[in-house]
Amino acid sequence: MMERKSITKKLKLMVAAIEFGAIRSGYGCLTKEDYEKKDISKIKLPIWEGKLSFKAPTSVLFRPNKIFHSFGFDAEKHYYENYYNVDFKEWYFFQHLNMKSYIDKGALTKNTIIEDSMKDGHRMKAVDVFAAIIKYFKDRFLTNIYTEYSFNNYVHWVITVPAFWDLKAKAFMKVAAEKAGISGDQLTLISEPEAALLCCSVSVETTTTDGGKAIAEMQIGSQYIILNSGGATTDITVYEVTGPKMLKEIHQTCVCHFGGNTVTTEFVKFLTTLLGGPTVKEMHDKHPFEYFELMSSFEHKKTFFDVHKDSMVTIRLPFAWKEVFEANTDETIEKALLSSPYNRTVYINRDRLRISNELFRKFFDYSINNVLRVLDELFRKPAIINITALLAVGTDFELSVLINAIEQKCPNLTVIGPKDPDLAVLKGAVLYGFEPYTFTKMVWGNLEDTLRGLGLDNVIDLQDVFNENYQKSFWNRVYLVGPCSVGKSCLAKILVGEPVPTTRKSTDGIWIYMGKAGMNLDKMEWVFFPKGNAITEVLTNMLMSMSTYEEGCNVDDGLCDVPLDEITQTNETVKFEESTEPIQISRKVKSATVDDDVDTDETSHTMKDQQLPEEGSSDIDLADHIHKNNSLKNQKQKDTSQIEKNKAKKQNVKVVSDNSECEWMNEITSNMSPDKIHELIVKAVQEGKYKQRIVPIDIWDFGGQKDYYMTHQLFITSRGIFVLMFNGSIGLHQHMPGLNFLPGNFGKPTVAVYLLHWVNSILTYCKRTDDGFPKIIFVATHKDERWFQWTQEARRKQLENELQLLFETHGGLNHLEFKPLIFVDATNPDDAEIADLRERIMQRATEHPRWGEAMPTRWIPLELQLAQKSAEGTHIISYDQLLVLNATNESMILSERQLAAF
Ligand SMILES: Nc1nc2c(ncn2[C@@H]2O[C@H](COP(=O)(O)OP(=O)(O)OP(=O)(O)O)[C@@H](O)[C@H]2O)c(=O)[nH]1
Ligand SMILES: [Mg+2]
Repeated sequence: MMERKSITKKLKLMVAAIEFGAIRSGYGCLTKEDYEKKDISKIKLPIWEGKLSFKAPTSVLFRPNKIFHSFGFDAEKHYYENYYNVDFKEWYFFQHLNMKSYIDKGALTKNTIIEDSMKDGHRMKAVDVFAAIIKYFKDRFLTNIYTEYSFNNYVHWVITVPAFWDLKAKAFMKVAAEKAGISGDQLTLISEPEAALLCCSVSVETTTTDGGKAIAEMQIGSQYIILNSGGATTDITVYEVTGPKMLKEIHQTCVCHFGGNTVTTEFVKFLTTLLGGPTVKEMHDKHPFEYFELMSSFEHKKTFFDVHKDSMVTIRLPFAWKEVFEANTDETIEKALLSSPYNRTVYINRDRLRISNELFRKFFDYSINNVLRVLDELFRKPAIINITALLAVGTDFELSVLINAIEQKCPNLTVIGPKDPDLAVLKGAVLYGFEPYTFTKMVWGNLEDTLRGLGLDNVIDLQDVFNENYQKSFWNRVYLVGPCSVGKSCLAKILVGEPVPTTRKSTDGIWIYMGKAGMNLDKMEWVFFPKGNAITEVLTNMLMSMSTYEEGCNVDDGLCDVPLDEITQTNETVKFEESTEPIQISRKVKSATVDDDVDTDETSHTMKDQQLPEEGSSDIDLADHIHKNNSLKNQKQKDTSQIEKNKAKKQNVKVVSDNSECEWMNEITSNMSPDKIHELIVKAVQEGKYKQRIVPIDIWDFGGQKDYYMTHQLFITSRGIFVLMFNGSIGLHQHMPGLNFLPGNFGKPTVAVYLLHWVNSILTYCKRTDDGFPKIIFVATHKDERWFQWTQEARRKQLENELQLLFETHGGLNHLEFKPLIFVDATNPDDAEIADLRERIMQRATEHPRWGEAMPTRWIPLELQLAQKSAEGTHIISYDQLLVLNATNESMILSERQLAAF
């Protein structure tokens, strides 16, 4: 959905704009008369007293009782100069206002409280802090500059906001302005890159770095990358000129945390290496004035640093630094310098710290390298690949260093730098007050913001992730396995919060319960979804996974900067509308359509059961096994690409499946196209589902009868937790005539034989890890049997000992959990040990090595198809049908190995 956002304003006699930066802010104004002369050099920008600067630090000081005291240089000066003689305990001092973290949390509202910069953090409402600053600008403007316009009505105000500000944050700014006496109809907000582009589009001053053409005449169809290097962040946005005074954002802003403050951070690191951590800390904590003096001197040099000069950079080093250093080390700085790594690049003479240009340039490396990396990533995107012009503006450090690096890295890119890059945003904002410009951009309701919360830039990225990327998988699968009639189905019902069946019905194949239970990660609680919607669950899991996918990555990377715990602070609860029936997978259906080599294979395969595979054996064997068992013999296709191979497989499956089955498959898969799935995902994003902290748990209830054992092997994967159940009221070695002989086992069937068989099967078909995964949790049932002769505790001990004897020499002992043994009445939902089991399952799930693992998003279609089936009611799926389902996914087809792992 594309929506046009047109902003037209009534012309005013005067426009005043405020550029509200995290680190530095300023304001400027232009009369209508001057605007009509098309002379933007007439924009008036006040010079901040004695500083030769058009901007002031975004620092504000409040007296006790939150009464405004001063702003900018005045605020910093008053605070630091009086630090030793005024008690600031009751004051509020905000030095710089970086609100990014609040916006990421979706927490910037009129009630947001922020902490000031003092050591013990005083708290104020953010809106009051912002309102005080806006009011200060407004009063200063009205009294000092244009008293004749003091009739506020003639002035239209424009305030800039960072590109990453969401709608909530913009509403917040409007409230702050209103509090400062600027009413809604007098105010327009503009995002920084839009303002910068506007400035450059009309500014005759704008020239390229090679002294060439201006972009004042922007051709329709031309596209520009706008790089706005600020104090806290560097934002990169891409626009296309779509008509006269019409711009379209074609790539949403990448917000990178590599602004000018990272250069300062590098300088502090340098000081720490040079003078030692204790000295720097002591200066910061006990001598803030001298600390601030040094930093201010550095900031000044940073702003005017010229990469091409060969000389040294001189910074004033207040004497207190030397004194503290000498007190801490019993050495003079000058002497210590001789043995430091900076021996030849740094000189200290009295209160002069001199740093070689080359070393000073290195302070910019971190910021520049990261910006180059982000640009590099951007240029890989199809929409950007052909763009040849980059417009660089900046509000913090001298852009020449960055521009120089970009030009070297991208020689084909024309880098355009306006004359005063520091003022482009502010001037553009002033012009915007007059210009009836139209910005066209993608508007997806809140989708835009939520996508950013997922670390994505736009919907195209979402599609990219969906097609090629990986998601962090938190899917939690519990396999209930064991001999027949031990209570697996009863326990499954209890685990998903359904009534226990009163009549016995042996499970035919495998029953999968999806979207019925989950775990609340915050409370580590097992939750039921009485009206489950498995489709929603699949999507939720995917979105949640995406929102946490980069959790561990560098937080400085603006493309992936939203940790899970920051974006998921919500009380939203899961809403489900449809009821979900379990899916049933049955081998019986298959037997009608598949050739007869199953038994042969089954026997040969289960012969393996008596010995454990080599450590590290994986699901690959299973894939081969599936291949054989399902007659997918398309040898000719072997050398073709994977997709062709799978297409061939699809045809093969069609041959072995009967027509009605194919029709049925078509029916259920026809509306699960990538587009449809994409649409569902977009819907789920819009509904904020990814914010849920509930991980779905699906329960796979395996039929215990021998006929299904072949099927089971196909569905066992290391992706789950195994609950191995047996009837605890029966002796482990007692002959059980009711149990079938197991293939490959020639002794009489006993519980012990079955337990061994399951342990071996699981460990054969799952990839094993050193820390004992897959875990197999033993659960004994029937603790309530009336004829029970033992006390429960004695019986538990006895079973534990027997299990110990049975498995003590087994190679997979570290996978088995039977001490303490969970002993339950599988028909009693209130059994406390079933609650223990739930807890154990949740615990193991989070410890599982595959918890949070990167899974290809290619899984999603298949999971959705299963989920869709589940939502439609009970169906029976054979393995062939699963293959057909998968084969219909065309572009997202899974390889056999992937399918096996699924
Ligand atoms: N008294 C008692 N009866 C149980 C217990 N667990 C299961 N049952 C009964 O045993 C019978 C079989 O239970 P199911 O849950 O169907 O067993 P299952 O393991 O799913 O069996 P298959 O599907 O054939 O593999 C049912 O009649 C249950 O009521 C238990 O702990 N105590
Ligand atoms: Mg059952």
